[in-house]
Amino acid sequence: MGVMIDGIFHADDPGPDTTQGGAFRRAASTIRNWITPGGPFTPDAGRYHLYAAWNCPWAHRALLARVLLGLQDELSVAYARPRRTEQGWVFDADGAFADAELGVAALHQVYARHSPPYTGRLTVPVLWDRQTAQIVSNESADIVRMLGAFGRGPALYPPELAGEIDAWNELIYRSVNNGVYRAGFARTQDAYDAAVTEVFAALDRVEAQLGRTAWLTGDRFTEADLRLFPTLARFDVAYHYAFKCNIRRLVDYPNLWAYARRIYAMPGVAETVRFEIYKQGYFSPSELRNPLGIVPAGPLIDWSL
Ligand SMILES: N[C@@H](CCC(=O)N[C@@H](CS)C(=O)NCC(=O)O)C(=O)O
Repeated sequence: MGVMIDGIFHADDPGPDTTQGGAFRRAASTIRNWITPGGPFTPDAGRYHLYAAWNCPWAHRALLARVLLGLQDELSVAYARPRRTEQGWVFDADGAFADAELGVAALHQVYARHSPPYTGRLTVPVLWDRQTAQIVSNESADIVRMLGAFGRGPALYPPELAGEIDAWNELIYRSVNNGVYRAGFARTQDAYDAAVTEVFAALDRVEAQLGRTAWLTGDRFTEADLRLFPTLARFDVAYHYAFKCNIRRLVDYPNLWAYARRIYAMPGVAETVRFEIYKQGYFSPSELRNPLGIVPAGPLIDWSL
């Protein structure tokens, strides 16, 4: 899928080894500027553009923050094609997978414009600043948090809940959001066993919590719920089969399943979800996981309340 070294794209370079003892390790994001009033990146309407992919759960966080904070008119988005190529994430010249901002054919062309010259993986989401022609951030957790600086919509990270949100975020990132990847990309039975056990232990904990409270931290929806949702939306159509996270399905958890559908019914959320694209993406041809790239027909799930 390629990497960038000192601003130059290398299509044939698989990048640093992300496995250790058969266990998958996610590389850290490296461009982490911040939007703040009075800072070099100010929260001005129309200043920023988001590079996303419908199937990427990290990009999904940013798409959710955008709709839940009511920033659709202020933050434009370009969606990459669901399947990466040897050029990494790519765009069409026009249509639903085109980039109306810079008109790039591949995401690496956006990273190539960044200064200082970028070295690292070429990931979505990317928050692009049209004023300075720079990348503000390629870290989804930061993008979600800094979109709050626009002062629109409900606070997703209220200070009085910060401690609780942080604790849920930590568990959910490690054991759920990234846990499914550690199960799916494991290269040994032991690494898979450990990861899949952790995924379901965490989901069991969330299920118990949702028996007590409507949302993870109590009676209001927060960033912790936002960050759990992308994994839930992909769980039964993708992770259950493609990543072998099949001890239980989402629909087998009464509280979690009702909660996931409640989030799906929130204004704007359904428009951030593309189940068919999740299947295309997660069932892309992969020598290790799905050599022929055949996309399964099911499951057919009714997400309505
Ligand atoms: N830490 C990043 C991770 C983003 C990420 O890993 N995105 C994946 C797609 S789901 C990607 O673009 N991978 C391309 C690559 O690693 O070459 C974030 O949360 O923003």
